[in-house]
Amino acid sequence: YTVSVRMPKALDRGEFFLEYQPICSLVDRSLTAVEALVRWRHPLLGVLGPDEFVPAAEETGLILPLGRWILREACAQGAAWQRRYGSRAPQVNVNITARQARNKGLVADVGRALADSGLEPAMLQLEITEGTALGPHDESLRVLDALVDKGVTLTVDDFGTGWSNLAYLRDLPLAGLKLPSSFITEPDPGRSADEDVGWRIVGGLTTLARTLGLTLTAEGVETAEIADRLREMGCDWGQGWYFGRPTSPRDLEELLLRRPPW
Ligand code: G
Ligand code: G
Ligand code: MN
Ligand code: NA
Repeated sequence: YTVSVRMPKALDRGEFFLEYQPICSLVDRSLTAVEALVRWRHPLLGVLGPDEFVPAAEETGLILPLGRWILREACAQGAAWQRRYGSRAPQVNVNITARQARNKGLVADVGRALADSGLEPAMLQLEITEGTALGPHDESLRVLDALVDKGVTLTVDDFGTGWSNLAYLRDLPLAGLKLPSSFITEPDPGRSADEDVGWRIVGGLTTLARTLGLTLTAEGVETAEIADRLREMGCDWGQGWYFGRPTSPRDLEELLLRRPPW
């Protein structure tokens, strides 16, 4: 009885839920955004992470209704934070798969999620994974353009891990880039950033982002040392265990009232 067979029923039964991981300014460590991350409370298997069911949902097409639910849920939560915390409320990042990005209905889905929740469009940021969604698909370029016309922002997730045809940096109206945690390693106290190839790549990407006027977010910020090194290099925002694990909306609200590290 496979995971994918049960999935449509799971959506009807409300078995999916979202957690939110903090994204913080590396300069003043304030909470600037949260990434919505979907989970499935499976009645037999316990809580499943997205790696265990998003690929199947993408394959079967269930990602379209599931993605619609994720958008509505994340926008409703973001709007509630906006009403409660005003300018301190974080921007909400939602992951979009390749199949969603090729689907013209996404534009209407996003419009409806924004209108029904009352979330300001600029507070919604869509994360598009490089190499999947950003292939040579005219269709997705048109969809993503139409979304930016609505006022939402776009960021490239896992930047540098696809088969980087960097033409999309020119063709898409992007707001930001996210570096995957695989690029980020604990700084070696005996070696400067200049002596470490991994960190030199991060430095180069920092320059690229700045040149293009894009906000750069590093994932995998596990320690204060990593956060400090990234800030010195000019990276804007960080996400990772140092700032906080993916967590429930209620626990995230406690973070909204305080300053990291928590
Ligand atoms: O939460 P976790 O770190 O296990 O997430 C793993 C990956 O699953 C993320 O990098 C992200 O790309 C993907 N993912 C998480 N939540 C969602 C979601 O709501 N929609 C889509 N399409 N992908 C998600
Ligand atoms: O969208 P994306 O696939 O990038 O989602 C972020 C993923 O990275 C999630 O699966 C999350 O659990 C994971 N992650 C978040 N913070 C850290 C961290 O500090 N270190 C590592 N290794 N992984 C992290
Ligand atoms: Mn992401
Ligand atoms: Na990522």
